[in-house]
Amino acid sequence: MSKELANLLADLDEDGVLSAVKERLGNGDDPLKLVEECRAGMAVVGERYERGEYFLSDLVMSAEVFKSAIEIIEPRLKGGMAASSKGTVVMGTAHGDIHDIGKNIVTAMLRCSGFLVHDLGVDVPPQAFVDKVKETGAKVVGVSVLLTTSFNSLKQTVEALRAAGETKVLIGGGPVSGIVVSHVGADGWGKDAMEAVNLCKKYAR
Ligand code: B12
Repeated sequence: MSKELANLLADLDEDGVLSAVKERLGNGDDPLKLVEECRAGMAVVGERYERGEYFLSDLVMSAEVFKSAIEIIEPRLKGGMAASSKGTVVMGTAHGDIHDIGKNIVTAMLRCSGFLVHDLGVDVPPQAFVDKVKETGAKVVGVSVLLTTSFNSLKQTVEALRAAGETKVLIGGGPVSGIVVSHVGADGWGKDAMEAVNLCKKYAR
C-alpha cells in the first residue's frame, strides 16, 4: 500500500494520486504518512530527472501534482492539532533557491502545532532573516534548502544570524545531512516536518 502512492506520484499520475489520497484519508490513514509517501515519490522524480529520463517540465508537473495532493491532505493535518502558542519561528528558503514545497509543509505543520510562523518565502537573502528575527524576537529560524549551490548562501545566513544574536538555526531539505549542518554551522536539521516540529518545541521557548 505505502509504495503505491509514491509510485503514482513518481509516474506523474495525477488522477491516481488524488484518488489514492482521498481513498486513504477516507479509510482513516494518518495524513502525515501520506505527505511522506508523496515526498518519497518526489525523490524518485528527482532521480529520474538526474538520469535524463525526466525533463524540467516533468519537475514542474510533479510539483503541481504534489500541491494538489497537499490541498486535500492539509485540512486533515489541521484538524488533529492544538492551537496554543508555542513560540515564534521565522521560515524561508535559502538565497538562490526557489523550491518551496517542503518549506510550506513544515510551515503548515508548525502552525498546526501552535507556533506563530513568519514565512519569508523563497530566495531569501541573509539580511532578510536577520531583519525578521529583530522585528519578531523569534528564537528559531528554519531554512529550507534543496540546491547544493545554495549551501554557501545558507552558511552566510547562519553567520549573519550568529552575528546578530542568539537565534537557533534549523535547516532541512532534500540534500541536508549532519555534514551540511557542520559545514554551515547550523544548530540542527530535520529530515521531515515532524522532526521540524519536535526541534522547534525544543528551541522556540
Ligand atoms: C519539484 C522540484 C522542482 C520544482 C519546485 C517547485 C516548488 N514550488 O518548490 C521546480 C520545477 C520549480 C524545480 C526547479 C529547479 N530544480 Co528542482 N526539484 C524538484 C524535486 C523533484 C522535488 C522537490 C520537492 O518538492 N520535494 C518534496 C518536499 C516535500 O520534500 P523536501 O523539500 O525535502 O521537504 C521535506 C524535508 O526535507 C523537510 N524539510 C524541508 N525544509 C525544511 C526546513 C527545516 C528547518 C526542517 C527542519 C525540515 C525541512 O520537511 C519536508 C516535508 O517532509 C527535487 C528532487 C528531490 N530529490 O528533492 C528536484 C531538485 C531539488 N531540483 C533540482 C534542480 C537542479 C532544479 C533546477 C536548478 C532545474 C533547472 N535546470 O532549472 C531548478 C532550480 C531553480 C532555483 N533557483 O531554485 C535538483 C537539485 C540538485 C542539486 N545538486 O542541487 C533536484 C535534487 C533534482 C535532481 N535530482 O537533479 N524543481
